[in-house]
Amino acid sequence: MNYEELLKSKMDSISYEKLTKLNNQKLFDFVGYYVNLCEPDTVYMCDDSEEDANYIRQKSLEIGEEVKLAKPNQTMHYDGYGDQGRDKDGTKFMVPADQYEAMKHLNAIVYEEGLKEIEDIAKGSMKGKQAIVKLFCEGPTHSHFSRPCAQITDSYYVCHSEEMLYRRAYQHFVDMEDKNDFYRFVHSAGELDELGCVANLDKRRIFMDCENNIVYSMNAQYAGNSVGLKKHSMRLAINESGKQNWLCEHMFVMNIPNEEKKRDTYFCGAFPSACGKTATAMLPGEKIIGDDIAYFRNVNGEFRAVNVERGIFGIIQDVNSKDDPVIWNTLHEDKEMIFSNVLTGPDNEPYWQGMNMDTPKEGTNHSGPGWKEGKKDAKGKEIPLAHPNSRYTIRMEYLDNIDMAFNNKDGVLVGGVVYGGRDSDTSVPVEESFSWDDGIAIKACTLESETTSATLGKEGVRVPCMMANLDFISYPIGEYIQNNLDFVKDMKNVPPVFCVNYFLKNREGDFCTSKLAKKVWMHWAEKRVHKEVGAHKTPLGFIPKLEDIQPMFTELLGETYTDADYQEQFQFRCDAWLQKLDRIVEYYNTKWPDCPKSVFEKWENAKATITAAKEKYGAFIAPGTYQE
Ligand code: SPV
Ligand code: MN
Repeated sequence: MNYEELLKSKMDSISYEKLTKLNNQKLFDFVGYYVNLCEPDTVYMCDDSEEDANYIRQKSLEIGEEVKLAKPNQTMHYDGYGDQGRDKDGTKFMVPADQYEAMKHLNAIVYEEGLKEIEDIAKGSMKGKQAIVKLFCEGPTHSHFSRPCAQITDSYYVCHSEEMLYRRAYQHFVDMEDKNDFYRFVHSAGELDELGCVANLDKRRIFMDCENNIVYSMNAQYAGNSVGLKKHSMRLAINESGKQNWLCEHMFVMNIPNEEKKRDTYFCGAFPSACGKTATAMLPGEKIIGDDIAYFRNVNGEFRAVNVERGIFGIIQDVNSKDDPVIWNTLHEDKEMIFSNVLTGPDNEPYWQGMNMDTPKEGTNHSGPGWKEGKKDAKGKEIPLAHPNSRYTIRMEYLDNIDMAFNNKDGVLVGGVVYGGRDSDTSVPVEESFSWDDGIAIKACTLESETTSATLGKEGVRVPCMMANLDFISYPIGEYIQNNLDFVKDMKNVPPVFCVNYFLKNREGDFCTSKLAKKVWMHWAEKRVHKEVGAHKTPLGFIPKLEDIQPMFTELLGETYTDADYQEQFQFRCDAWLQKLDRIVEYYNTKWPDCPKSVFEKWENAKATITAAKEKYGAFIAPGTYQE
């Protein structure tokens, strides 16, 4: 179909010219197809200008998707009451019928069926609204890592969020060689209720077409469901990287600079929710590149990484001046930033849970205007001051700890990879794997998180969270694990893999380590990368020697770290590990039997090693005593 007449009738001449000047037929047809299907009244095409960014900001305020706060550059956005987190059930991969079996546990739908369902929902979804088209880039533009993206949405808030979180790429689209190679996102919030929130949550669907690199998000507002460039493009990138020997991981990228030695050492880290990911990426005194998603590529034999994003969509609950000074201070500056689903107090300032200060007893929150302490929802559940998943959206460049290499077109050389889980009684605070393969099998694939009082349901239940990436893996798990194993082939230097656990508890049920101890574990890892400290062996890896970390506690944190602390934290717990491995083997056998044989073998070998060690040393092996 030729969309020329249609688009000319819906776009003013300036917008139309911006689109046609790109000379990109695939983009033109993409816009035409979805304008025809979703039927917006008008279409606005953005380029990289400040003028267009301003237009989006202004429109979002004008129609009330965002509201100005007391500090004039800060705004508030509310998602609907039932639209406050990622919709796992409504998110599906559209796969050809012959791939359905391999993908069904990852929430798949047969392609034709999915396309019909989503197009039926999309039909006329933008009526009465303006559609905005904007181009972005994942990773730095004009680089090996760049993944260009085109978004069409009827939400100014979504476009504004993307404007803050991703790099503008109109010029990249002009310059790029392969004009057909970009990701496409179609989003509509659909019909809105009187509060401006999604009216038909029952029709919320997020469908991924990895064959054609298109994602549809319908009747959704929460950014994790609506912002195409975040978790949607992540699923496309994971699928694509699997075919092209690179990786897209749910990881931060940070630098542990060593001023004395004049060196930078970059780490990437994956942690399930609420396991300390942002707190690690934001450690005081260190430098941040990104807090959520990384691309890895082999660049001339080097393991290199970029942050896909250029902003942060961060959890705001528990951000307070003592624990998170960098973010706290940033959130109190009068800079362009979006708060979502927190309380707007009578003073028109944002308030959230865990601020460690007095908060208003009334205001507007995610349940609408007129919230008062004690207000209950339709199911009789008390509505808190702010949603636990309430968030802030900021640009990375506001942070004074942003790393200089943030925009490097070649990314940064990765010195070490970290996996961080949450358990009260199994893993030591930090351990280095024997090898990359061991790291993937024993640390990454076995990652678990224990439920806390902050999550629904029973406390202390261990939930498997493979590589903290399971929600986003878009091709068979076994192949994904194999690709992780194979990624380092042909690399000059393979980074060591570390595992951390900030949540170990003592017999009294208190956390064994201080909140900032993570700084010591990361500094120890930095020294290990440069082979400057030795280690004690355990059945599963290497742990620090007391004499190396004791002075680090004093120098870095002014804390005393005793021999008793060390003995308690770093003893190897044979039974807990054997149980964990049994749990993991059963989990993979039931859910992901396609996991590579070599990984199952590593688990069996680990069990045999631990069983033999237990016979020789007892159930708890004191640090420094284990010999192979
Ligand atoms: C996460 O939940 O992993 C996030 C936020 O980073 S979301 O955008 O919802 O994915
Ligand atoms: Mn995330």
